[in-house]
Amino acid sequence: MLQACLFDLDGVLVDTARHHFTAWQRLAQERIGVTFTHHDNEQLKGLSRLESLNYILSKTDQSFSDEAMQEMMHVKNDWYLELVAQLTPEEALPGATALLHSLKASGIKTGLGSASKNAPLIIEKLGIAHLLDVVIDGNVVSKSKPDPEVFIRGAEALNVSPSATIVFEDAVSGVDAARAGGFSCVGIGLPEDLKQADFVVPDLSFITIELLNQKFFSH
Ligand code: B16
Ligand code: MG
Repeated sequence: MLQACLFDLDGVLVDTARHHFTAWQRLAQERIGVTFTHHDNEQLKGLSRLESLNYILSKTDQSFSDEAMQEMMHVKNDWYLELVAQLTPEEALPGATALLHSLKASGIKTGLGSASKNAPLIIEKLGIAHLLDVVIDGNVVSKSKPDPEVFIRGAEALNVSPSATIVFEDAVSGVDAARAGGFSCVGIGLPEDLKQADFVVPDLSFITIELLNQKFFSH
């Protein structure tokens, strides 16, 4: 029986990757003097803020103190927050809010499993905070995806087993985290990018509870 669904945030419930891109690109150009492309941004999907900065710093020979790195992350996040300040419920990705509503109506538990420290603010702006029974985010996890900690803690908080829980993820590291934790995983994106997912759809508008039961719990 399907008992719970755990959702990644960026790339699954909302497209904030473009705002991360704008803010990291500005930091790369103005503070570090390196280029930052859309390809670079793809590599940062699912990584923590510090891991993302370290990726950008690997493009330069300059070295920076811990204090300088903290300040750069602070500045980047301020720019990012200016951009997400404009988020509205209409910017939830297709099918996201409707699926959360139908899961709640069917008594299936829901949770967030995100690397983002800004997750509480973003789900509030999207108007979906009340539709999530638990939020496990970058403020509480100690190990980044592909470590399964974020999803295992979500399942524990919901008091469900991984085998009765489906994870929705758009990043390779997130799909790997779900599999490592013993969860079934629906990829959001392209099948060629998310080969370890059980199946892949373009967005959550393709998902119904009936489909999930048929794919994962019909035997
Ligand atoms: P923040 P997710 C992740 O969110 C993003 O995919 C990743 O690009 C970002 O660096 C990370 O959150 C940290 O975000 O700077 O807001 O703490 O996909 O795990 O929901
Ligand atoms: Mg994501």
